[in-house]
Amino acid sequence: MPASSSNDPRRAGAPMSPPSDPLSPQVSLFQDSAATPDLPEGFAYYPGYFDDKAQHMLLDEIRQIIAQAPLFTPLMPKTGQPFSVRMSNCGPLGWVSDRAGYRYQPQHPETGSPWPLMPDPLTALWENVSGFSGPAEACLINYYADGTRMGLHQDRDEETFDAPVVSVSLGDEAVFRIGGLKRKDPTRSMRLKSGDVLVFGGPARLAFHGIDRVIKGSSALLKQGGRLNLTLRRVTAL
Ligand SMILES: O=C(O)CCC(=O)C(=O)O
Repeated sequence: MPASSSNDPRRAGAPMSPPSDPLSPQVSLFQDSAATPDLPEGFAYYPGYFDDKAQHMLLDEIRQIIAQAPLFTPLMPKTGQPFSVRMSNCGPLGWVSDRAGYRYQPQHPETGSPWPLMPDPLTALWENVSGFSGPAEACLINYYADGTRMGLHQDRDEETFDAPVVSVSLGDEAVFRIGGLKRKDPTRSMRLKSGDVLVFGGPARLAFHGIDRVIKGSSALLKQGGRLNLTLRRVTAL
């Protein structure tokens, strides 16, 4: 687990920038921090980590990945109800969900092909901000069309929680909600903009989080509109 203490600059509320990465300006965390409950320790926010040029380069990589591994609609376990968000993956493993349950697997659920390789900007991001000694094994790509959302949940399908989850936003802004380790813990929300990066590490690794809504037309990055979110995960123990 990455070291996390009250002096850790990745701690919620502290100014932070990724080690050895000049792309990230230091910007204060939340506008209304006095009025909302504390964020879990180990949660870090890097606003504008990817500048405009870097976002376009990353988007080109994601387009190529989606051309090889098309977005699919996951289904809720047991009920088979479709998610509103469509998904793909890159890296050795990918997260999928269907009637049989949530899991990681090395192949696309519809094409049966291995997931495309993790692109260099994501490998570099992981190395810069994760504080973890091994590589990320999965990058889940979520595409939010207008009107889609993701309910409050924990990321807990990995064999290990020693590594953080690292998340990148591209495209339209999203209202992101984060709470504590219990579903009923108080939550707070923040706007995630294109290029922003979040890290859920240490005690925040299992924090409940979700996307309340996407703000239509708030970014020109994606021609078709909507939002992409990329979450990098370590799945197996080192
Ligand atoms: O879209 C986001 O920012 C959050 C995505 C997420 O929570 C997940 O993929 O588990």
